[in-house]
Amino acid sequence: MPRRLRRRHFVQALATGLACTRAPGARAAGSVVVVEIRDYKYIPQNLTVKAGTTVRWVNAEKRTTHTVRFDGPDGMESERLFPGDTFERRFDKPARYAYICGPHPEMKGLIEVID
Ligand SMILES: [Cu+2]
Repeated sequence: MPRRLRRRHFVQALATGLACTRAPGARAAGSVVVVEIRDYKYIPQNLTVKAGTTVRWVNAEKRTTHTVRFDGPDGMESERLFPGDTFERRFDKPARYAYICGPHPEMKGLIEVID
């Protein structure tokens, strides 16, 4: 590849990368906090975050699948998370969000969102 073309390719790749990291809303509103799922537990089980925070659940099991299920008016459930899979939800409204695992309802967690 001619040197000039190669350079342009590199600059384009760089610009694309920057565009991705600055996508609207990607980071603007707050940080990401991780909850690990391991040994049939959400770790930490209870988590307090500021409004605008995104919580990312990571399935750190060796072979067990789990979900993250919120009941009630804002209810929703993640896809079934295989080991290594992640699920994210952003919390904008201060409240207490209790959740369980669909397949293992004895697994419980709580996200408390504060101002
Ligand atoms: Cu589970």
